[in-house]
Amino acid sequence: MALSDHFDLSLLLRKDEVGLEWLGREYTFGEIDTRSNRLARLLLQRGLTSGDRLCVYLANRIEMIDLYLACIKTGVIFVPINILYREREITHIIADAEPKALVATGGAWDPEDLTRESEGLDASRPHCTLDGDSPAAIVYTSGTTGVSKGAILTHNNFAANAINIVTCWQITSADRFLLPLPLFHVHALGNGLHCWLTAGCRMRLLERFEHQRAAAEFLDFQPTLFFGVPTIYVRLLDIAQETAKQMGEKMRLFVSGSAPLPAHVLEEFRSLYGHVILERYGMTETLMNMSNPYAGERRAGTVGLPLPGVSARIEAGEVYLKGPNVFPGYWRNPAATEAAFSDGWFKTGDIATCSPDGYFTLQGRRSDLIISGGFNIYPREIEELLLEQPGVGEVAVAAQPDRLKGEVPVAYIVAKGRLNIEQIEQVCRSQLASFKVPRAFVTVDALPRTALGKVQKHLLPKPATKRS
Ligand code: MLC
Ligand code: AMP
Repeated sequence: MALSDHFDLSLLLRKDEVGLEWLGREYTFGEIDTRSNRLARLLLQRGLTSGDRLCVYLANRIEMIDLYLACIKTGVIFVPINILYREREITHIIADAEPKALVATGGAWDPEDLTRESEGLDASRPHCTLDGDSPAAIVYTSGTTGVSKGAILTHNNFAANAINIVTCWQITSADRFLLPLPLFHVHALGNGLHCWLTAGCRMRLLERFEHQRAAAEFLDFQPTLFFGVPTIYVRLLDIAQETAKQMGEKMRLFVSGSAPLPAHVLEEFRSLYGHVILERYGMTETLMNMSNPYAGERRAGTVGLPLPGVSARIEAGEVYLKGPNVFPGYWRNPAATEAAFSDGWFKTGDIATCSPDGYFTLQGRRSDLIISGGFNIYPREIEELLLEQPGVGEVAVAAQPDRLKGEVPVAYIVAKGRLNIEQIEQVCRSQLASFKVPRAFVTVDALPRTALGKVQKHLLPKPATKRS
């Protein structure tokens, strides 16, 4: 079944119910359906056909939802780009995905212009037959080789994921769902948007999470369901006891994922809000894999148990996965796809242990991936940019623990001439997403290396700590 048939449970059967709140306006599921039908017709009119890619470089907004639905209604492959990415990062994705067009605010395909133009078009859904193995999206992950790879996610991947978590977390049309996460990543796209349209609940979409406005948003909307990353939960610990208690009153379920949730945050959150955060584990390539149980024990520091239909095993410390949620491969990259699988099992790169009663605990990564505020950073990408700068001889970028962001990147540089750190930092700011800009630049005489020449990042000196 294609996703649009699946979403008809809400788009058609609940067409008169309010489905979305965006910027203070309410939209029924019927309106969401017709907006995207019209936009689908516009995409076809502008020459896109099934299998073409459409890159979308937008922060959260209703047009992002319209565009996703228009894509799945026409077979066009949706390629979201992190809005924090800068030219260098965007150029790579566009060269790799070869889209027919790029939607960006103020660009040739501006989202508001598209909506305006589509308003005059036929509101009925265009005909399109797709099977479940058709790609619905290509989502770029930070690449271990310095450039990002496009993970192909099929209609079946998204459907399996949504049905699983709607069932496991008992999400129903009675829920009120507050979504602050960016739709350009799978946490909000694969879980948030798909669960919302599967369950047919009311969703208030925020442009982004702003900690100064969080309490007001909760008290006004009175959600029952909330998805966040650990940085958001750390921010929520700053809210006064009485307000936090009120915010927790109508809530049914707080979910955390995308980075480790420190056990003390779970504990402090429980005493402040009266809720035990449910932690789960997912990846761009696999959508959701594991979750703490909704009904059973939510064990701090663990990511719970494999979801129904997901097989997990630990091979030399690493989590291997199989299931209907696992992607078929990387876009136009058979070598990377082959390297990612072993006998049909996806090699996650995550190191874990499993308790006798089946709870998995993630303990680290095979690669030196840094996760900052729930955004992934591969040091290699920053190292390559730094090596292009005058005076930089050798470089290593490593994670430094951070109370709010979990981890932040720090650059260690061996000079081969005169170094202008201010200028280097400026280059990073202009060419990298802000979360990738090293928090500190430390000059060292030499990088600690193994006999084989591999940098031993754990032996790098700790920089003086700065506030986040
Ligand atoms: C942050 N910024 C955004 C943004 N999030 N801009 C637009 N849209 C967003 N969603 C910008 C800010 O404007 C600012 O820009 C800079 O980033 C730093 O923001 P901050 O104010 O310091 O951030 P903070 O209040 O600490 O909160 C950050 C955050 C954000 C937690 C809200 O990091 C976030 O939304 N993270 C979620 C990432 C996510 O969804 N990951 C899922 C990956 S999928 P400037 O220019 O002023 O610096 C995955 C698989 C899975 O991992 O599901 O498990
Ligand atoms: P991404 O490539 O953005 O999809 O990020 C996926 C990675 O995020 C996983 O491989 C994990 O390393 C990490 N991750 C996701 N959820 C959790 C979690 N609950 N705890 C720790 N790490 C997580």
